[in-house]
Amino acid sequence: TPPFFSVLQNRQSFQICNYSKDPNGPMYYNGIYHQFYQYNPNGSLWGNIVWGHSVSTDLINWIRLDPAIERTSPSDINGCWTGSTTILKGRQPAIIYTGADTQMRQVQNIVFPKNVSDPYLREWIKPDNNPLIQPIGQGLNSKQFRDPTTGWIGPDGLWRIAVGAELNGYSAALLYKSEDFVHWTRVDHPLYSSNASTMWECPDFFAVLPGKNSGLDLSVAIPDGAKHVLKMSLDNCDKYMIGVYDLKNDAFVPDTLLEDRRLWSRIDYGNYYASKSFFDSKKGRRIIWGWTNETDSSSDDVAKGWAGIHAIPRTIWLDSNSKQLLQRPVEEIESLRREEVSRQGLELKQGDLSEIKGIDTLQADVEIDFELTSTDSADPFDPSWLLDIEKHCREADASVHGSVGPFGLVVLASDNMEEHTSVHFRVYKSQEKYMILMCSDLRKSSLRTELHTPAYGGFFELDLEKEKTISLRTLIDRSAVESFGGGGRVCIMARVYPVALIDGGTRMYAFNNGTSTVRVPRLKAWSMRRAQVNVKKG
Ligand code: DQQ
Repeated sequence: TPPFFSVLQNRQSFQICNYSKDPNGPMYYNGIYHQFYQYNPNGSLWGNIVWGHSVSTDLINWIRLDPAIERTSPSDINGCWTGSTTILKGRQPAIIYTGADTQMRQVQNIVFPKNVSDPYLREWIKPDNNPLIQPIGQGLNSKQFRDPTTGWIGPDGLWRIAVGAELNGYSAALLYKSEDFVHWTRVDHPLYSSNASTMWECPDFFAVLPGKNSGLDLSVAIPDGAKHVLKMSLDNCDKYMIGVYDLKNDAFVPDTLLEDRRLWSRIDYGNYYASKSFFDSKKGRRIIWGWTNETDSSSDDVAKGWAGIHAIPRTIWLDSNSKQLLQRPVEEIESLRREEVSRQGLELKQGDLSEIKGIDTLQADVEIDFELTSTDSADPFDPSWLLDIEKHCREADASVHGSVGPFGLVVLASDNMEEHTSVHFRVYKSQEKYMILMCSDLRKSSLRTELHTPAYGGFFELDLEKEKTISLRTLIDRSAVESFGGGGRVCIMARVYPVALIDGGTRMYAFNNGTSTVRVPRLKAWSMRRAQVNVKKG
């Protein structure tokens, strides 16, 4: 690998040689975490898709195994696409996934482990009755019918799964029912459908309890007061709705219906797609995993010999007012922390740029709290910004003075600042509440051309009368900058390719460009060790 490409190689994120994308069927089973993924065993561009398979005991260090599902039967000969794992009664795991068949129709297939006493579940068997579900029925587009969810049991004791589909031009999560998880019938109505968009890929359906960061297992009784979340992948991002699962009508009912899908909430406002969650029975939490693709060119991917990583697995839960999901990197990532630097009592006045020294700036974990000294002067919020937050981030750039903000971090900066990525906030006042903008601006991230370098952004509400502090957590992993703002209210995953990585000479700063002073009561940063990710074949 040419030297520049080898420095880009991530050290703590999930990555493998060749091309990988969607996380598939994650599960915790008999003491082992399994991660499957869309994988091209033959090269670093999309194609020949099979299910790659890796295992871990801590979600951070991974052992790579042989692919679990390969293109060996007529019902998946053109690709073993996305799907999910369900742990059936009797603790038998099963995977239902989409196959592209001999006619390129999308069908749903099942596989079971050959030997459940193999701790790694290396081999998976395809029974003869595949495909289990065919794209049959009026209005169903056989080329837009894929990505089955994990199963759950309804009040009638029957299993259910949802499959993403285009139905009569609508986007739908189609609902299927089964007694034995093998014979499926389509329910006459979808779990949920909408005319507001194109087909939803990778639907995910799960239950959450307001204000509780413990997760719920969909296949056991869901407690009163629980809400349900429907996540769908579309428009290059993962969006979600919070609502209730109406058991009588067997349908998902969102709490709020927004016609304009630009306003739908997102799991992540950056480069993050095809996520899938699972209930981790080891720690009683729900974990979500997303794919983040390369934003350099395909010839770069060929030169690197790999493309596509997974963001650090995140714990995901519902805030106490049931308005939005919150996320943070799983606590296991902290096992990679080594040298720590800590600053107290830092005050950032307008124009201040304070260097954070003493850690490896290429591979770091940073936690920083910004305390606002005055919010009265905050600039007014314009709701039209919500329709195109990236445009607003480009205009309200880190160098543009505001009243309260921009303040935040500058990471992966070259000595002369020609290259840098900034992750920052601005505070706006909107009638009775405050709206906080979080941006991850990649426009100056690299001197290289042919890169996709947007200014990502998301907004969250904060009750600044009660909470005067805005937190930021950023994980830097060479070409990955993953940020969690406002206690995980807005998450932004980004990919960057700075030339300054070559000599390792990048710098990191905290800054404020707003007229109002910002205090930093807490700043901690760590260098991170390298994880053992898919280095050897089991
Ligand atoms: N990737 C898979 C599909 C899915 C898409 C194919 C999302 O099953 O819809 O590789 O990235």
